[in-house]
Amino acid sequence: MYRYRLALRFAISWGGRAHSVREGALVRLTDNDGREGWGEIAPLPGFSAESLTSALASAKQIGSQLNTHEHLRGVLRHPDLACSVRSGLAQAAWQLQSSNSWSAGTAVRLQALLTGSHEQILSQARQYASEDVSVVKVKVGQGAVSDDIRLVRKVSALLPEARLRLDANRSWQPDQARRFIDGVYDSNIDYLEEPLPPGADWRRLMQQSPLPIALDETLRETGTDERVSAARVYVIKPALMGGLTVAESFIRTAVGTNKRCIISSSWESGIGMYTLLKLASGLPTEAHGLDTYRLLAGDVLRHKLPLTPPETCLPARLPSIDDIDWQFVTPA
Ligand code: OSB
Ligand code: MG
Repeated sequence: MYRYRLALRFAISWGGRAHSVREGALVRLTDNDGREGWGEIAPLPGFSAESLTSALASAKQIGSQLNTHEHLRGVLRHPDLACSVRSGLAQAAWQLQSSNSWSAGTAVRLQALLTGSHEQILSQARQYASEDVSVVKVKVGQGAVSDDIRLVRKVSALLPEARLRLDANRSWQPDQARRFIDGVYDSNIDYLEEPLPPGADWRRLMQQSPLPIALDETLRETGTDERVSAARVYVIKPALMGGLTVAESFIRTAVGTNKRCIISSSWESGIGMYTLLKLASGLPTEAHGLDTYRLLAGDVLRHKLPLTPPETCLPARLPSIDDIDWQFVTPA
């Protein structure tokens, strides 16, 4: 087990608080044939139920008893395991067994995240207009609805060929969401993500919205089946869902019922990005939301992955201990 600590390029808000560093843990599994597999265990403050301290303690306890693949498979099925721990251990187990089946070079389309003040967002939009970036994501819902409408219309005018994804992170009441949709629906919008808080009356909005509604947080809650089946787009965050296999089965069901699936990061380091890249490479028609990685100032990998929108490809091989940058990683 290892711990990492990475600075963000600038302070960024998520889960209701500003953050300037990302902390997490890495797990390395080895076997008798000298193979290794890496996983990331990094609860996201504001989104995860567990803390890094408790996740690390639980992973260490499991690690101290681990011996066979069968044993690990049993551990991963345990219902009380925290999502981040399940996710990290499953990732390491997958890598341990997959060095020969990694599809190096497969293309992955990437969305660009526009962040900061409205001025900064517009300046990034101007820059992307000259770089062929065709899918961008903008956070809305933090200020007045009229300001959001103005911002989105300006971004849309700067990027007329792009598709805009708008994430409100559950900030609006239904009447605010309706006003927003009325103000932007005739622009080049790909979808509107999580407009409403948990208790709100979602039916009319989701059934009548001219914009497709995407769900993210709601997918990870219980008792939301009806709302989840009414949504047309799913934003999949494997680390918060419980990892690769949970995400894979979710995607299979979704794609089988004609839903779109977008793979999305939750501030993983380079190690965690391998799971996201693998899942994203299986959904080649979509641009995926992995842009949080670019906003980390450093990385646990000595050579930062080239995840620059509009497109990247799977790295030549899975990571090994020689790839780790010990400047930011310490044994735990
Ligand atoms: O609300 O989608 C979110 C990152 C961490 C936690 C929550 C969210 C996000 C993102 C992912 O916005 C970034 C992206 O999709 O590019
Ligand atoms: Mg979201």
